[in-house]
Amino acid sequence: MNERGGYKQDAIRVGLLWLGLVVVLEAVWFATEILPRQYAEEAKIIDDAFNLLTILGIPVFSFVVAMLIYSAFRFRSRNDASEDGPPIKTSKPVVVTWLVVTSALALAILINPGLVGLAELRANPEADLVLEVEGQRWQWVVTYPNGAEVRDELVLPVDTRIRFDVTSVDVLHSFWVPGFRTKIDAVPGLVTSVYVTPTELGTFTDDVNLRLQCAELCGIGHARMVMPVRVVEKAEFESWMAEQLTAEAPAAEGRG
Ligand SMILES: [Cu+2]
Repeated sequence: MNERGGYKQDAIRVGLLWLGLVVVLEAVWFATEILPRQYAEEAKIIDDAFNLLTILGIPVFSFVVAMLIYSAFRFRSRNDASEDGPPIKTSKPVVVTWLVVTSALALAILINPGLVGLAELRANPEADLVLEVEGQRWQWVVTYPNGAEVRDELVLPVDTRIRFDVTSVDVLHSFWVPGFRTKIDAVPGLVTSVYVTPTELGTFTDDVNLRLQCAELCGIGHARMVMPVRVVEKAEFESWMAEQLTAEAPAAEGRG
C-alpha cells in the first residue's frame, strides 16, 4: 500500500468528517434556544459572549472528536497482534501550526469577549439604586435605601441601574439571578458589587429564572437558598418599598 497516498486519503476523509460535524453542530446550536429569557441589559453582553465562545468552540471540539472517531476505526489492530505498532515521530509543522492557532484563539477570546465584555459590564460606576445584600445559611437578606429589610421577595424597578453590594455573614455564597446572568461571590468580611439594569417586567411565579439563587455550594440548604425576584414599574416599586417599612415595624420588635 502506498503510504503517502494513504495518509493523503486519511487527511481528506478526516477533514470531511470534521467539516460534517462542524456543520451539524453549528446548525443545532443556531436552531435551538437553550438560554433563558433576558431580563437585563447585562444579560445581552453575557449571552453574546456565550454565543461567540460556543460558535468558536464547536470547530475545536469537532476536530478532536473527528480525529478520535476516525483513528479508532481506521487504525485499529486488524489481527490479534499483541506487540506495539511502529513508533510515531513528531511533526514540526503540525506542532508549530497547533501552537500558533490555539494561542491565537486563546488570546483573541481573552481580549474579546473577555476584557471587552468586562469593560462593558463595568463601564458605568453610577447607580440609580443601591441595595445591600447579605447571604447567610440559608437565606438572603436585602436592605433597601429606606432601611426596609426584606427576606421573602426581591422586588426591583424596571429600567433602573441597580448596584448590589453583596456580603456574607458566615461562609461563601454567590449572588446569581439566571434571568440577569450576572453573578458575584458573597464573601464574609468583604463587600463585592454587581450591576444589573432590569429591562423586562416579570415575576418568579411566571418564570423560574427570576430568582436570586445561591450559586456557591454552602451546605445542606444551599439548593433552597432562593429568593423570588419580581421586576415592577418604578412607581409601583416606590410604593412597595414604603409599604415594607410599615409592614416590618411590628415584626422587627417581635424578633428583638
Ligand atoms: Cu449556597
